[in-house]
Amino acid sequence: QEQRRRLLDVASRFPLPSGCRFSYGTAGFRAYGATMAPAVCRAGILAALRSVKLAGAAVGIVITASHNPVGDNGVKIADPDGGMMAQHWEPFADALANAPDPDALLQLVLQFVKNEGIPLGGHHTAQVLLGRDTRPTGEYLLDAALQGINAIVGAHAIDLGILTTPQLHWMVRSKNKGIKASESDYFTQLIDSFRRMLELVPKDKSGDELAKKLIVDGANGIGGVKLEQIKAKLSGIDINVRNSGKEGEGILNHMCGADFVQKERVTPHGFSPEDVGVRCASLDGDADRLVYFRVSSPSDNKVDLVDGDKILSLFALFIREQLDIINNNGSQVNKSLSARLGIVQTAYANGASTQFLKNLGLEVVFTPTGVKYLHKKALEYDIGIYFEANGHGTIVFSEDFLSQLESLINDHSSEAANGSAQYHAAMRLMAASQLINQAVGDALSGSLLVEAILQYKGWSFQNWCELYCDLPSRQLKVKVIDRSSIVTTDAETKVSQPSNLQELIDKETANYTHGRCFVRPSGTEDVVRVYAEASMQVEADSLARSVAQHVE
Ligand code: 16G
Ligand code: ZN
Repeated sequence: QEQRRRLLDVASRFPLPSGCRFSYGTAGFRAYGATMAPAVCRAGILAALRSVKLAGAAVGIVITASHNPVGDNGVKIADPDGGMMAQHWEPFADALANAPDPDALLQLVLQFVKNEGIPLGGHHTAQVLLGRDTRPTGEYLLDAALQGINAIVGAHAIDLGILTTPQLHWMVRSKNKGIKASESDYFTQLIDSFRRMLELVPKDKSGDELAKKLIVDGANGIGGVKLEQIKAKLSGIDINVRNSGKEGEGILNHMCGADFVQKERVTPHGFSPEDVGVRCASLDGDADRLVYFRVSSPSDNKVDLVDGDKILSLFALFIREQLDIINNNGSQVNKSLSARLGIVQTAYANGASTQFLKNLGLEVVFTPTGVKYLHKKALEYDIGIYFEANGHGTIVFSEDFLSQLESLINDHSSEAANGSAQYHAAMRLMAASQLINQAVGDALSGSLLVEAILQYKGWSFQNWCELYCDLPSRQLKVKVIDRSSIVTTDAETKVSQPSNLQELIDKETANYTHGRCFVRPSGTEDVVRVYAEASMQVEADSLARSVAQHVE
């Protein structure tokens, strides 16, 4: 009774404006911030139900619209393992967000609770951790989420304040593993494991001053703020934050940030010709995307871009090298490690990166766009590395692999053995597994891993760039009446409907050397996206244009 009353109450406090339609989409609900309160409140209800269903395990809510304009906002839910909410709850999320009135909402919840066997009304507990980015509507929406959570009897909300998206995912994961889960624990883990990585850099590789210098474009978001807080404690690297989110420095994601740099390929606001040659990293507004770049010349604003694919390639190379050292090096203990290493990409990965990874003999697999698909696939391996070209990605390690690694390290604990290359490689993998955020892609931990690997290899930005040469590509968006009329298959690389479209795409593609092209409906915008790749820029452009005409 109490439960019913609370749900009716909260639903009447946040009526759905008519004509409003929310869809959970690729990464939660997103819209103009001021219109989001009903959806965010309902996401609060949803998160609390999810926690009840999972025996009171902590669930997370992040209030952010990532790389989108400052006026937008959004909400997404993190599952107890720190990953995205299980996909089979998404249809319920949609229905709940769009329930037209309090009665409809109540009926939906009661029906769902019954179908899913959620012990609502028993002596259950639920806890929901909340984080938000720096957007002006964040606090208002936080309140809506709290009201939604509190509408579920027994639910307990913990507001963690302003955080990066990956911090919140990390905290949810840590909390449920029973390990320390505060922000300072997160920082300590980053700082300590980064220090350990640098201690394991071979002495002959320690580079010059430029090798230690990094400029970070914080997109005027939360990532820069957090980095400022810890950079003094990161020894062995000299970090300078621009677009740090300080008053007056600029607008969130406006002319800056990972999305801007990756799409426009020009220097973000706040960078100048004086920065030519220095290694730069760019985060997005909630710091779950990372790309690198270098200002190419003093005379124009172009950049040399290192995107998610090349970060992935660097990580893959490093992991593979350590595994090889462990398994091929003769040593006193000479125990080998069996590890299935898998690389996960999407159709947007530059063809040259896929070729590079395959040439290393690695297993490369594809999933549809969206972190939830890549992450899930990566978990199938002992070590799974995934990245989207736009800079979302991380590395995940299986429990089994980590315990093998630990026992290998223990076997080497004797004085004589712990100078061995095998021991060092195992220690590097262990440190990397602690530095990288295994809950979700994290620009802060990701950039520290990049920095540590570059120092380990004694590599400059140029060496990294030259791993392979990107094939020229072009992306276009096409406005159509109904984007859902396009249905894709094979990880979005092929169109299955309308039935003749794939044949037309194949025909166009055959006209180009190294031609590759696919189309897919966007999960976040009302458009169909076209991607084309070929050996020359003009060819990629023209392939994209001609395929776009078939889509229109
Ligand atoms: C979301 C996804 C991102 C994906 C993008 C594609 C998450 C956290 N974010 O931002 O991974 O690349 O959507 O957008 O999953 P699109 O469907 O409009 O092309
Ligand atoms: Zn983001």
